Amino acid sequence: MLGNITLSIIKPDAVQKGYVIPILYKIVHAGFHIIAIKMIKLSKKSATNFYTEHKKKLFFESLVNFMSSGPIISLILEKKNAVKDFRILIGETNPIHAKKGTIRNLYATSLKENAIHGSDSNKNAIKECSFYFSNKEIFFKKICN
Ligand code: YYY
Ligand code: MG
Repeated sequence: MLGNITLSIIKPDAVQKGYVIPILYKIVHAGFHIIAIKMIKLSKKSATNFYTEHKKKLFFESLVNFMSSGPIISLILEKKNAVKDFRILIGETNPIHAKKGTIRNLYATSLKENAIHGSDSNKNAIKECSFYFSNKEIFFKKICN
């Protein structure tokens, strides 16, 4: 399991603009399996807890306000080298620097409203997956087949 799952969030901007289906299509087309999915709205407290590593950054308050501003889609994705490959698929944090064809290049509008989240390490992937999902809500491929 370790190394083969990552946590993604389709952020409030992309949900509000109707980009959920095109983004999910790109994710699945790139070979990721959706093994958990839910639509929720984070409270400010939950957004604060999820992004706690950025607590001391200048952008923290605006990040928390944005992430709790509307519904999001949380996903667990399974694929070999999921964390690394998914970061490539979504592109750089700032969409100005995101490579052509990446999800942030296609759907993000600014550094803050950058459409999608992807875990940055295997350790964080595990932590972030359990932030959103209980074991009963995760359906590993070998269980689905
Ligand atoms: O992992 P990633 O989402 O690509 O970037 P992080 O450095 O972890 O920052 C989390 C989140 O914070 C980012 O997706 C947008 C926002 N943010 C911001 O609003 N302003 C910054 N200067 C840096 C990041
Ligand atoms: Mg990050």
